[in-house]
Amino acid sequence: MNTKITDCIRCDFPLLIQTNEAYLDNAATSQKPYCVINAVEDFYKHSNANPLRGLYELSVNATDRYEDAREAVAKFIHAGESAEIIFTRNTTESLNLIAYSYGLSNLREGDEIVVSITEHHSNILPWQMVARSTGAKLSYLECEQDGRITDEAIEKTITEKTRLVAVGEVSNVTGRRNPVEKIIEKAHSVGAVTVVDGAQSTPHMAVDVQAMNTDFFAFSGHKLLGPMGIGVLYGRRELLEAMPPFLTGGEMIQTVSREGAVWAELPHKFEAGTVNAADAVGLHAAIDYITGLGFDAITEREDALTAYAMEGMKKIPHLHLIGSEDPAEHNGILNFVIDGVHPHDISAILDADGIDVRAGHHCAQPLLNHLGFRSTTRASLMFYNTEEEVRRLLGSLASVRSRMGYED
Ligand code: 7TS
Repeated sequence: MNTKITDCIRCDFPLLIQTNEAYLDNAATSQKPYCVINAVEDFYKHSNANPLRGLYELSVNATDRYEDAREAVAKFIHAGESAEIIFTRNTTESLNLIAYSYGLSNLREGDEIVVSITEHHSNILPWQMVARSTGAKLSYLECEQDGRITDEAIEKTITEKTRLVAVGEVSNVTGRRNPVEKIIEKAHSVGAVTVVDGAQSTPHMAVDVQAMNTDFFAFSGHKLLGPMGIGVLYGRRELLEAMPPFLTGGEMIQTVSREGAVWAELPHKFEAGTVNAADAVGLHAAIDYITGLGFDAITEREDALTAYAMEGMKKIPHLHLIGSEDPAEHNGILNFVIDGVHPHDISAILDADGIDVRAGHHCAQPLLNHLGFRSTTRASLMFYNTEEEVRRLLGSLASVRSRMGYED
């Protein structure tokens, strides 16, 4: 494999050089490079004070580092301004923020919410809650057996009654990128707002929220080489300004009286309580690292590894890969079943061989049911994985059936 990124990249990741495990569960969370770990440590060693509060130098410095991180995120996803970037804990919290704040105050009986069937539970349950609380109707944008959402499905499902459309940019089950631009265009043509879950796209491709023209976009730092506990919500200024706060308390107000309060300006209106500045600084380092590598090099490497894995998987009898035939449409995600073997057994066998994969419903039960599976096994690749790791995966997978007692 001749790619711009080579196996040497692993030296940037302390966990990867300490272990012989093949870590192939990157869609669950990514490993962290030294620069991210060091940035978090450096914040606590040299800049630790409660940001946005103190007028002394240390606190001002902590605030600056936190706000620099916000600028970096805004640039990374091409937001119009950093005030449109809200720091949250993760994608789940970002999506809940939209549901509780925008959803509960704008939707009502007679309205329709459209959610793609390809979604992670994080982008389904908040909309079920909104539907239950407001009387709005929830409908699903269906996909084909290979995970594709067709133009016909978009035309049919998004109607004049649709007020909100929630869709993931990349599925954590098939790895396929959904036609978000088409979905957004159709949603806007009927006056609906759009919510895009970018948890699985941001680690693998450049995102431009303005070109995409989405109203909201959510992602997690930890899948993107950043720390756990920091996530992002992007929202268009007009919408965020009109929305009530999600959580209330310190830091999100201008003034408080006995009777009420005046909310702070964006983005602070949505960041109640002491913020997670250290992890925001860590996310900033992750974004710098990824930007330094460049998505062209990342995609080249991930597609080459995926193509190599898919070629090998096709030769393993009884193994069935879910999703597209085209490696470039997998974004590193290889989800499969093996006839007669439960995914948990596959995962346990791979674990015995030092290979980490995920087995189960991948928090996408409606999609798995729609595709006719109860559970599957998923290997998910990142640019720091190697051909040798993929070879080990293929070798173990080829032995699974015989180790379970099958003769062919
Ligand atoms: N949306 C998608 C598409 C995801 O894949 C995940 C996590 C989430 C939302 C939730 O992210 P969180 O950071 O708020 O937890 N997906 C997975 C996964 O596929 N395996 O473990 C977590």
